[in-house]
Amino acid sequence: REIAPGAVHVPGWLDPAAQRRLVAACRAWARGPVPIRHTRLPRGGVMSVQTVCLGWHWSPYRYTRSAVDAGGGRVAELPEWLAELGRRAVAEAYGDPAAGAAYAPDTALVNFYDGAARMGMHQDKDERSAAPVVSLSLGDTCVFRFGNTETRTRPYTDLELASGDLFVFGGPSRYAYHAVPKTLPGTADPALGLTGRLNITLRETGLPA
Ligand code: MD5
Ligand code: FE
Repeated sequence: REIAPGAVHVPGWLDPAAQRRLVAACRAWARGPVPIRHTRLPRGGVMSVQTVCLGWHWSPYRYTRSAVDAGGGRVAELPEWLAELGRRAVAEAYGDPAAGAAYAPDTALVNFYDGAARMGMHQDKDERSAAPVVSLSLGDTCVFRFGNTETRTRPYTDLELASGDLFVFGGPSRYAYHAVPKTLPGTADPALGLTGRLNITLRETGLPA
């Protein structure tokens, strides 16, 4: 479903087995080499979401190879299988094999939401690339707020992202404001074995390898 130009939501893109494998991978990434943490913001705030990065480490508001705000260790590599999953995601969401083949994500941000975590309205503009962002949701359903490129206020559209959903944000939607106003605790399939919500985003930083 195209929500806006370049913004495509594919409910249930990951089957249950693929979701379970990704949850297991996220658990391993969360342990290190840079443990998952609440990102501290420059003005003293602390994000309620917990994040672990692969490939490049994001801290407000740049990408580095080492975790400059979390012990200084080098982040784990972005696995080739995850980049390949991203290429398949872009190809299938856009129905465009060439767009998929051209996609070269070099970082993944894994966000964990407990029942109280939220993410305020923001744009993702720390990447020096206009390539799409691929988002994969696991666990509890969330309310996702998809806004416009001009303001952090209305007009926006609220939709639900459930476990297994794919969302690709490209083209004019790449720089839209967006937020996660809440998750819906207890909505995950108990068989997934995840309390809370995980979101994996794949991105091209545009930085030199
Ligand atoms: C999440 N994460 O569910 C979301 C999914 C983040 C973040 O927002 O920055 O880690 S990614 C949503 C996204 C990315 C790029 C563009 C747009 C949405 N958009 O145009 O709406 O944890
Ligand atoms: Fe974002």
